[in-house]
Amino acid sequence: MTELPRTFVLIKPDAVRRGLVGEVLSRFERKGLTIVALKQVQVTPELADEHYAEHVERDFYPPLRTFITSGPSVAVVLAGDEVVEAVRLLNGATDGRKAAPGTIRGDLSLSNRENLVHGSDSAESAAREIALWFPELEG
Ligand code: RTP
Ligand code: MG
Repeated sequence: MTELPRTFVLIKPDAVRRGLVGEVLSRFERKGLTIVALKQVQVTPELADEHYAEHVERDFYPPLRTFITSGPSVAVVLAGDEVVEAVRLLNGATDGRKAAPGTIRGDLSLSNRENLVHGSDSAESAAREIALWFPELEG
């Protein structure tokens, strides 16, 4: 039997500060996704730069780095059928002000930066990010 695909989720510092970790995890669990790994992480500037390698030269990156290192986050690996796409749909559009109601960002965020949750954008990104955040996980 082939293993279910996996994705990487980061529950960002705004969600931890607002007491929304359970709410966010609950939405993934109720969808039918499986938690493979989970840990609280204080993101360092170096880890932020590696995670957001595609954005480090962008104007919006310095404040994003300040935000993502501003307090503890919760790093999660989820598994399930079409999990990369499923998580992106549940998260909603990047900007919480424009994200559709029913999505995590659409229901709970009014910000383009403090948007509660990250989800890998492809299977390739998921593999890279899981290796970066969970080097202790095998394959
Ligand atoms: P994420 O990576 O956090 O899941 O979000 P995403 O795929 O929906 O958005 P992405 O384009 O990867 O951007 C990563 C994070 O950078 C911040 N951002 N700010 N123009 C801006 O000011 C801007 N664009 C992106 C957001 O916090 C976004 O989550
Ligand atoms: Mg992204």
